[in-house]
Amino acid sequence: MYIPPNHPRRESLLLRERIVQGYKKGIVALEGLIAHGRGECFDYLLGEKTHDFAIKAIEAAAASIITAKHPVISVNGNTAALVPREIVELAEVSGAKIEVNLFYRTREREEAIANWLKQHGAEEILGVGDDASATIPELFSERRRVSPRGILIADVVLVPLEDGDRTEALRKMGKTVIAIDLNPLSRTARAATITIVDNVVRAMPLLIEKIKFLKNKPREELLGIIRRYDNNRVLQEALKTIMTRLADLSKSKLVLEFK
Ligand code: PTJ
Repeated sequence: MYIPPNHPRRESLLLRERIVQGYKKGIVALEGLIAHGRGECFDYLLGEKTHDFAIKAIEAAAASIITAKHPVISVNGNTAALVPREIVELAEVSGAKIEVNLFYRTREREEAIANWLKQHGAEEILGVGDDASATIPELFSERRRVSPRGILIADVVLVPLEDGDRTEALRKMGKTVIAIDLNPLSRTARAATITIVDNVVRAMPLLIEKIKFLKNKPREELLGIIRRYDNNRVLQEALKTIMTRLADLSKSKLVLEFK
């Protein structure tokens, strides 16, 4: 679809287009279009920018991924459609494994996502077909099926755009869960160890840069970043930011004038 270069909502429309194309390629679930819309709404409330609370979470996430023994990036349809290059680069800079893990699981979509990531330079993709032979206990959605070489043995799992159940199940298994979710009230956001309340398209490049920056720092310094991190405070700050923005806007002139 043609989007004029001067359209005031161009960036947002381009992202929508990536999701729609992802759906047409068999990567994104139909329900993924709805999930994207919910994300757009929260992004609007956040002013469509990365805030300090997200930067703090990105720093703690980078430190956790660098110090992990078995970090895994869990990929679903929306994430694959929006940030395929960044998923591959993140895996390269951090040594994390990439695993496809779908809520609306079909063999066709698993394979479409794996092929799409390979087109963007990925070498190994876990969780496709018979590779997802292990099971996460107490989880009844299709997300319970995981790779024994990936999420099952991971100590740190990055879960962009997740549904809440699996985050809780992974936490109960003792794993560090890093969520990227624009909704600070979602169960995922509240159950994760570290929640990056930001758009995945802004957060992923920042996470890659932060990992490059922190990679060679002493381990004790990285563990200090993780120890000092407070996810509850980060979620509270995200909510306060939304409230303050809305309070300020409610006092300002909202109508557009045309002369
Ligand atoms: O590909 P599948 O089958 O694994 O399905 C993926 C979706 C996303 C459809 C599935 O996990 C789902 O239904 O998720 P939910 O429960 O709708 O949650 C998605 C969360 O992601 C919501 O809290 C949205 O606000 C948030 N979100 C949507 N778009 C973005 C986002 N967060 C960050 N960046 C976005 N671009």
